Amino acid sequence: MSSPNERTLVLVKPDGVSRGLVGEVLHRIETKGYRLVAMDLRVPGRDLLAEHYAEHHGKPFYAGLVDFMSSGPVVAIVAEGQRVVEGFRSLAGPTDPTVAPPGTIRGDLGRDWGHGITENVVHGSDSRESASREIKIWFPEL
Ligand code: D4T
Repeated sequence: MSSPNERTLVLVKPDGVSRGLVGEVLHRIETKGYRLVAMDLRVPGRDLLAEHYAEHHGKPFYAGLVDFMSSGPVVAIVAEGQRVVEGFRSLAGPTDPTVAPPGTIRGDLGRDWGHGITENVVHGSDSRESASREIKIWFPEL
């Protein structure tokens, strides 16, 4: 179901921030027509990341994922608009940047850097329920 104030959580991950891609990601969100509701640059702590990635606890890539995500600043963004959860997932493209199609954020801006972890520039909530849970974690004041 869509609603006028549907929101999603976008993260520009440490690879995206260190490579100077924050403006490009914001540009794609804004030119698609979504509204920016909140934005914050911070180095996320391991506790926050454990909550954010609760569904991945115990998976083989979990420790590397948390190491990577806490390795430098990320930009957390809340974007709003009809069907924005689905819309941003479409802008981002599939998880693996090597095979993400050109035209998507991950396809255009990401690649495998040989670090043994998936550095794919952005995160986007995968459902309205995840978005609501994740926005409370990153922006409890909203
Ligand atoms: P996020 O959550 O970052 O938007 O990514 P996706 O929704 O596209 O992918 P995901 O939840 O399955 O994975 C979360 C995060 O873990 C990294 N990852 C994932 C990894 O390093 N190795 C893996 O094998 C998988 C599946 C990449 C994204």
